[in-house]
Amino acid sequence: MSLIEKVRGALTGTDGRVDAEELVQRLESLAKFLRLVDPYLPDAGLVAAHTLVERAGNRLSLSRDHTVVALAGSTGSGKSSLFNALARLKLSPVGVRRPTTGIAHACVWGPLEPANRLLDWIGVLPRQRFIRESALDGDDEAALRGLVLLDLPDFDSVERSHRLEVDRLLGLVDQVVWVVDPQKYGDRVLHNAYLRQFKQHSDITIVVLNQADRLSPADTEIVLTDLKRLLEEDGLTGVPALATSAKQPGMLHELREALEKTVAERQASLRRLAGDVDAVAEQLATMIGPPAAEDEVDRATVRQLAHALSTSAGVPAVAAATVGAYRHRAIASTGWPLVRAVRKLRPDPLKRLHLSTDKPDSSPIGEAPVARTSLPQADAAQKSAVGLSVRAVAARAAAPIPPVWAPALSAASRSRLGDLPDALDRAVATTDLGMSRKPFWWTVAGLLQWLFTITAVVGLGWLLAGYAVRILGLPAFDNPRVGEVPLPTLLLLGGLLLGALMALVLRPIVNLGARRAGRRAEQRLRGAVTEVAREYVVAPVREVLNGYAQAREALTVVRSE
Ligand SMILES: Nc1nc2c(ncn2[C@@H]2O[C@H](COP(=O)(O)OP(=O)(O)OP(=O)(O)O)[C@@H](O)[C@H]2O)c(=O)[nH]1
Ligand SMILES: [Mg+2]
Repeated sequence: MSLIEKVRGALTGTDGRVDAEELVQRLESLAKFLRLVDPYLPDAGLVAAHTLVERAGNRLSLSRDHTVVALAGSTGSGKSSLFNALARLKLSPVGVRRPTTGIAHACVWGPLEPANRLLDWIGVLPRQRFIRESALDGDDEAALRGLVLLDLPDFDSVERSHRLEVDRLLGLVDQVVWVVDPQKYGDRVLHNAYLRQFKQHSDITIVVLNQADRLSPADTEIVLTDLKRLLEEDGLTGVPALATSAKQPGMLHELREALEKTVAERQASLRRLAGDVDAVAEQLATMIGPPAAEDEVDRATVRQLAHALSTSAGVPAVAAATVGAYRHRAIASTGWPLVRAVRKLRPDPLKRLHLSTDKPDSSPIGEAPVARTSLPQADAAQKSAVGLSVRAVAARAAAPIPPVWAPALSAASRSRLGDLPDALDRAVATTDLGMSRKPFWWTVAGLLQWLFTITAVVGLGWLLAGYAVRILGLPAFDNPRVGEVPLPTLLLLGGLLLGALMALVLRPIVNLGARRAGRRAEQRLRGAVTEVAREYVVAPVREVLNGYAQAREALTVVRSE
C-alpha cells in the first residue's frame, strides 16, 4: 500500500468507505465555488466542474440500491461474451464481424421497474434493457441483486458514434470493468486515453484479462504480471487484475465475487463521485493560490491613484483658487474702504469656477441638484496617468493570486471608469473648502479700518471747514493742538497712517492665512477624491478579491478527503 493510499485509508476508513453526507457537502461546496467564480473566470476551465455538479445531483437523486457496472474495452475483447456469460443468457449479440456492439445493452439483476429511471438517465434504450431474475434461479443470483450491468460498444472503434457513446457512458457509470485480451492488453490507446484518465478511480476499477482459456496457466500468470506492471504505470496501483474466460464458466468465479462485493457494499456510486470530485478539485486548485493580501490594495497604491485622479479633477487649480479667494475676501473685508469697493468689483476666484463656497448641501441624495464645476476637462496626459494608476491597482491586487484572476481584476478596476469624471466633479463641487466662515479678526480689522478712515475724514472735514471759515473771513477756530500738531491734522494724518500701517501689517498675515486655506482645501479635496477612488476603482476590485477569498474557502471543503 502506498503512502497516499495509507493516508487516504486513515481518512476514509480502512475499507475506503465514502460518507454520503460528506460527499454531498463537498458537492455543495463545489457548487458554491462555481457560483462564486463564474462571474470572474473563463468558462472553459469550469466546464468539468459544472458537469460534475449536475451529474452528481442527478445520480444521487436516483436509485442508490443499484450499482451500474460497465464492461468496457476494445472490439473483440469479449465484452458481450462476458456480459452474456455473467447473465447466463444470450442477451447481447456476439459477432465475428467487428465491431459488433454499437449500442449499450443493460441487464438488471432484480426487478426492472425500480431501475428504469436510472437507465433512462444513463440513456439505455428500453428495448436494450433485460432482467436477470427468474423463478428457476432460486437464490443463485441473489448476491448480484441490484447490479445493473452494461455491455458497451468498443472504445477504439472505427465507428465514431461508438467512441462517443462509450465516452458518454464512462462518465455516468458507478464502476468499470475493463475487458482486455491477451493480444491487445498493452494497447496504447487503452492505457493513455482511458486507464490513465481513471487514476482517480482506482477504487471502482477492475481489469480482466479475458480469453484466458486460450493461454496456459503459466502464460496467464506472465501476462497478468505484465498487465499489472502497465496498470501501475498508469497510476492504477492495487487495481484488481483478474483472468477470465467467457467460454469457461469456472473462470468467471473471481469476477463474480468482485461484483457481488461491489453490489453488497453499495459504495461504488459514492466512490465514483468522490473520485470525480477529487479530480475536479485538483484541476480547480490551479485557480486558487495563497490568500489575497490582508491589505489587498495597499495605501501607497491608492494614494498614487488618488494623486492622479486629483490632478485630472483639477484639485491643484481649486486649491490655487482658494488661495486667491481667501486673499480676495480678506482684502475686501479688511482693506481701506476705497480698496474694498474696488475689490468687490473683481470676481471671486472660487465663484468663477462655480465652486460652492458655502457648506455642502445637506439635502438628501437624489433631491440635491447635481453640482457641476467649470473646471477644465482632464487632458490626455492626465487621463493616461489615471489609466496607469488604475492598472497599478489591478496589478497590485492580482500579484499574490493565480494569473487566471488577472483579467477579472483588470476588468473590475475599469468597470466604473465611465462614471468617474462626473463623480470626481461632484466630489470637488460638494467638498466644503472651509471658506464659508469669515474669520473674526477680519471683522475686527474691518471695523478698525472704518474707524481710521472716519478719523481721517473727520480730520479732513475739520481742516476744510477751517479753510472755508478763513476764506469767508469769519473768525477762525481755535484748533486744539496735541503738542505742536493741530488736532484736525493729527486726525487726518493719523487716520491715514494707521490705515496704511494696518494694511501693511496685515498683508503677510493674509498671505499666511491664504496659504493655509489653500492647503486645507487641497487636503479636503484629496480626501474626497480618495473616497471616489475607493468607491469607483478599489471597491470593484475588492469585490473580486472577496469572491476569490470565499471561493478559496469553498475549495478547501471540496478538497477535504
Ligand atoms: N476463446 C474465447 N473466445 C472468446 C472469449 N470471449 C469472447 N470470445 C470470442 O471473441 C469474439 C468477440 O467477442 P465479443 O463478445 O463479440 O467481443 P466484444 O468485446 O463484445 O466486441 P465488440 O462488440 O465488437 O466491441 C467472439 O468470436 C467470441 O466468441 C473467451 O473468453 N474465450
Ligand atoms: Mg460486443
